[in-house]
Amino acid sequence: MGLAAFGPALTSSGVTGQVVQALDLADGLGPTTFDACSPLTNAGAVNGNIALVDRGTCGFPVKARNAQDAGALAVLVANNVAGSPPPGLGGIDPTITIPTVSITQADANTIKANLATGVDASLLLDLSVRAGADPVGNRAFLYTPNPVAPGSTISHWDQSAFPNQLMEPAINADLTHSVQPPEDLTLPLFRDVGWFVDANLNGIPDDVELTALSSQVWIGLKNSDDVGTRFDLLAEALKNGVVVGSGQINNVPGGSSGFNNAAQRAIAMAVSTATGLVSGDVLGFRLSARIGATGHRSGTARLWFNDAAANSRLIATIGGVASTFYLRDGFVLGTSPGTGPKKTIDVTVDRAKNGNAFKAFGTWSILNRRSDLGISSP
Ligand SMILES: [Ca+2]
Ligand SMILES: [Ca+2]
Ligand SMILES: [Ca+2]
Repeated sequence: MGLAAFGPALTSSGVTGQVVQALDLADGLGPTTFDACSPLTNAGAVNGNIALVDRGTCGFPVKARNAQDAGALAVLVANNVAGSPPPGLGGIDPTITIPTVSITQADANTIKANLATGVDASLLLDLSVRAGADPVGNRAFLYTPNPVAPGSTISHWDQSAFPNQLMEPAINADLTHSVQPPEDLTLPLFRDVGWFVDANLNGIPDDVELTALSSQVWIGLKNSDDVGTRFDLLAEALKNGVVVGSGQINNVPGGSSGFNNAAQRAIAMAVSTATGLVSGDVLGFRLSARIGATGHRSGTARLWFNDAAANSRLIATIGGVASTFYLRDGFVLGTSPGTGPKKTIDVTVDRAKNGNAFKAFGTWSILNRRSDLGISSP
């Protein structure tokens, strides 16, 4: 359908009625009896129904006004040339109070062929379908006029899109300077066809790029007998199980047993591999310990997590947005602290065993489901 610049807009409740061919005189105002350029001669039939009129000779508001004067609920303007989409209806008449739309010549011919048996129509705004998108997949329609318009066909959005889009066939007065939703689809379209912003020229789209890491972890001891034990702590960030950043602090005191004697340790981390995190990727955090250079030879380190006090966490900046991911029970990272009770994991390490290799408390993970990591696209 083509919409009219005059008269009321269609509503979601709409107008329903029987379609009736409007008839007028074949006269100097309009040469056919279907053009509604003169007052209608079948007002009795049109009254309370939807008037069907032909395009041509006089302005669209004239036709609408004559139909309105005959008591029509709404007006269908049949295009007088083949092709789609049917035209928008220009013109001004503030006295028109019924909706008017245009339809293709083909649709009009179908309706006309069935008028004898009765055609009921509803003109309404379907709020369940986005303007310019297909009702099933909610995908924007491309511009596919009939006949083909070289230079415009396929390379534009369909003009039924609303709000009007920059890449519609014609420039509309309501365009803004924004090229992002909700005003415009240009930026998502460029993303869809493979373009992205990459100001640091590393091949990773900046809006999903991991650019900074840090962590804060609560470390204590399992047993007070181990007081005097020091640990090296290794924090690693992983994407889909592969380390993409890390940081280490050395020879930090283990405190003592009980959460009151644990200490929050800040571990600065650096991104080691240029990394983007998109929907479906898994962000992981692994914390490991070994015996520090001084102090006891062995001891059991205790990691505290899973509540607002024992809020061990990873901070990751993705797409320019810093987000905090809390270590929670079940080895999941959450965007809020765990609700308790406090959880602990112990790791026993010994400077004289296994070359004092780092031993992991565990790996905590979160699946990026589009918005979990503060990422808006893709
Ligand atoms: Ca006429
Ligand atoms: Ca439009
Ligand atoms: Ca980049």
